Amino acid sequence: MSKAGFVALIGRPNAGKSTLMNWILGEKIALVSQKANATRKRLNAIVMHDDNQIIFVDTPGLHVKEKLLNQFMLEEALKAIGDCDLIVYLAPVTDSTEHYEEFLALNTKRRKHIIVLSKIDQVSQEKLMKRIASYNRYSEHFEALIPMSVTKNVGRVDLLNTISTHLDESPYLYDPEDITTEMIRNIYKEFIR
Ligand SMILES: Nc1nc2c(ncn2[C@@H]2O[C@H](COP(=O)(O)OP(=O)(O)OP(=O)(O)O)[C@@H](O)[C@H]2O)c(=O)[nH]1
Ligand SMILES: [Mg+2]
Repeated sequence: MSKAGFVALIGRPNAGKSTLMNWILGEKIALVSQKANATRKRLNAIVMHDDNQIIFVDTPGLHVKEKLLNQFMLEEALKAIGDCDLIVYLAPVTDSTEHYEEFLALNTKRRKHIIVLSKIDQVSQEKLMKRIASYNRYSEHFEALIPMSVTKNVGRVDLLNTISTHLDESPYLYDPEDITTEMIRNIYKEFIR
């Protein structure tokens, strides 16, 4: 029996969510920017890994909702948390665990999640180890912690295997030949923006 499910990419603005999705897909479908708040709406990408169909849901960064647009973006992220089967929480390796605690508070339905420590190319091995140790204090909350660097090409297969382990058995939800559930027209619109 195959497995299939929705996996929401959640994290602060600029954490590297859209970069991760494009990298896993091997195609650039999500807008990536050095500036925070590049992603405004949810976007799905379909990835086949062995017999498993993983539907990644890229979301706007999580942050406090001061402005109307930010409020819309936060709601987009919260909807993705509500609708998904599994969460991948992206924490840049330079972030303190304080932001992870904020995420835990938002994850009111206690959805299962995997922590991806992103951009590990930016710190020394020693700093990386310290950061991993600081997350291990929360180990009863998460399923796995995966260090990752898109720049250095580290962690891709590890992430796909770990996600597959935590998905439920299900028939495919989309045609395995498709790469996104979005209309191509909307993807172009995003690129133009
Ligand atoms: N050094 C390094 N930079 C990275 C890595 N992954 C992403 N980045 C950079 O981080 C910045 C933000 O990446 P995005 O993928 O747009 O981040 P995001 O989480 O989607 O941001 P929002 O859509 O604004 O919430 C870009 O400049 C990326 O090139 C990585 O593994 N290493
Ligand atoms: Mg993004």
